[in-house]
Amino acid sequence: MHDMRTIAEDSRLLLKKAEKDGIETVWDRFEAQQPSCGYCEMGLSCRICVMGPCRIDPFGEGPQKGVCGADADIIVARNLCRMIAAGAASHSDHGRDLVEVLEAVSEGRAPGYSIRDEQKLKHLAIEYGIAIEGKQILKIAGELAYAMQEDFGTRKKELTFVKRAPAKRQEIWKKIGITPRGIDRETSEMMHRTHMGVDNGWLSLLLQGMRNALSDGWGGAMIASEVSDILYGTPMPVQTSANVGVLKADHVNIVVHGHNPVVSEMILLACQTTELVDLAKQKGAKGINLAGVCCTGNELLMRHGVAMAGNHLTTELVLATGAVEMMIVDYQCIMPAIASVAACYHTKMISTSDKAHFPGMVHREFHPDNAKVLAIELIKEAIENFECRGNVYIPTEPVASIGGCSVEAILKVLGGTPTPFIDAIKAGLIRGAVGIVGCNNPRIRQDYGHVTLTKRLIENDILVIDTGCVAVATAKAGLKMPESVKYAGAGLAKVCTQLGVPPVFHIGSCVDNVRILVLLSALANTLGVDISDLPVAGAAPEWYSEKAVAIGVYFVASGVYTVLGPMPPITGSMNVVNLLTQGLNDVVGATFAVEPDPEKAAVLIRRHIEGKRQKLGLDSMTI
Ligand code: SF4
Ligand code: MSK
Repeated sequence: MHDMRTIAEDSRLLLKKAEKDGIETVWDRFEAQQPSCGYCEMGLSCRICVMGPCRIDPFGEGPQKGVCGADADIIVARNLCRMIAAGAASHSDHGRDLVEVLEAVSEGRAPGYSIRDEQKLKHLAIEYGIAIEGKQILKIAGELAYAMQEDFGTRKKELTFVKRAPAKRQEIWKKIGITPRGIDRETSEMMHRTHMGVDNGWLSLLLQGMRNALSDGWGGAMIASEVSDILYGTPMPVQTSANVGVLKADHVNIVVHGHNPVVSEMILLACQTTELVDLAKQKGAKGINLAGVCCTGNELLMRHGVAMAGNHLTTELVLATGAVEMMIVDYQCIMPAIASVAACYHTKMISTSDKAHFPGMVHREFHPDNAKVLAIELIKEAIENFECRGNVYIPTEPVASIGGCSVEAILKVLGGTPTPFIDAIKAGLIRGAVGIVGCNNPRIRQDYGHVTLTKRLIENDILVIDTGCVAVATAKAGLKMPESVKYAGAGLAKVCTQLGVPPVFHIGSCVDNVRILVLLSALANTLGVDISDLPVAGAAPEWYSEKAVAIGVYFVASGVYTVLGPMPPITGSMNVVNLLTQGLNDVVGATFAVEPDPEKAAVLIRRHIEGKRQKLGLDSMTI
């Protein structure tokens, strides 16, 4: 049974342990929910107002309209648009938190935080039209924070980072009226339009859905990624390791979980202080071992090589090792059940964000002014907890991996310009590139979609760039070392070997999907074409979250053909399905496809890439 739940060896063994310990996991709860509601799966149920809830009968025998008169098209479109709004709001609010830390640093209110990448700060300030000549770094930081906060409001006609997109892409957005104006504005307007009795055009709703997603990709998430680089450093290639084996039986183990590096960066600093390391030794441990799960882990991995204990579906199982003294969470993707797993062991669970409270956790709120002191207090408490440990079960050895492939790092490897990569594409050594992103989902065998799709693509000379939980899956599978070229086709292997890089690049966390947009813009601008002309694609083989919906929509609205694993809840409206899978080609030059089988998804993507190569006049093959 456990083999059907996951392909990851650590998860499989820990599932057995969890069963023995009487622990309920996400898979058990998923099974208890079956069969899931067919109306909801098709997007045909509506609870937007209290004249309802309503549902539309997909067989045409029951009601075809809700109490207000909304039909299947309206209900499906509204539901999807509200998912986009929630996803965009999540990334963008994360971005806002970072801008507030930047502001606090500029005002001297954030002890422990600093400006680590002054060059990027200056570069961004210029992009925002700020004069930097003769100004102190902290003054520039304050002015940039202010200018970025303006992007969240409604005072502009378009977001600052829209200018980063190729001119042809900007023209498309202008022509169809989806240029994002304000980050908060687009989400707010999306929620307004989906209130009962406002926008009842399924097409106009979905166009605003795209504008809302673009306000995330070219707005809130892009700000989150860039400001993280300014505050914590722009990632450069770094050696790390992955799977639950990164926990150490003889160390105090602390795991960070969530997304925002504001907390986890301070935890890392505290773990490195000599006083606390000595205290850990006094308590009988060999030291302090910090590991990550999910995207706050990816943030630390990218910048400092902090090891990764697991991805989304491993988060509960990590605790079943009995080896974790403390798990510290911020927000997003943290299952509310997780503290009940911790309660079976000695693990202390700490929540840290004013926005994210969880049953069974102790709430210790982080703010820029208290973060440094609070981080030290928490690590002390984790060390004290070491003596409460019971039996420990760490069933696997960690797998070596390379992280830190920011756009800046990739360009550096290429000699400062994308031209060598373009030359390899033109020569056919590399057929194209694919960004594989997103989560785990118990509907799909854990990591099967990610690892299978990645292997099929690289063996066919397609470079893979990944983020989020995919990045952890492929690291665990051993696909992220220079010697992993043994899994690649001859052309890709040749290029990677020459450059000394793996065939799969870890480009970051969920908000770092915007690095893919920046990279694609650089490629398109160098070639003088639009993003939609490039031999590239996106994929989300195991997505679950509303954030993934926003990401998928901003990929497609930016011109990237994107293949989803799980079907989104849209099959109740063929108008919506047809628009997203076909009609959008005429609107934004890209569409979605849905293919849960990664073997077939690989074929779809390879066909798409070869089609784009042919249109660019490059050699192409029939697949
Ligand atoms: Fe029903 Fe319309 Fe209210 Fe939705 S908005 S719950 S369809 S009455
Ligand atoms: S953590 S959004 S499960 S990628 Fe970013 Fe993983 Fe998806 Fe969360």
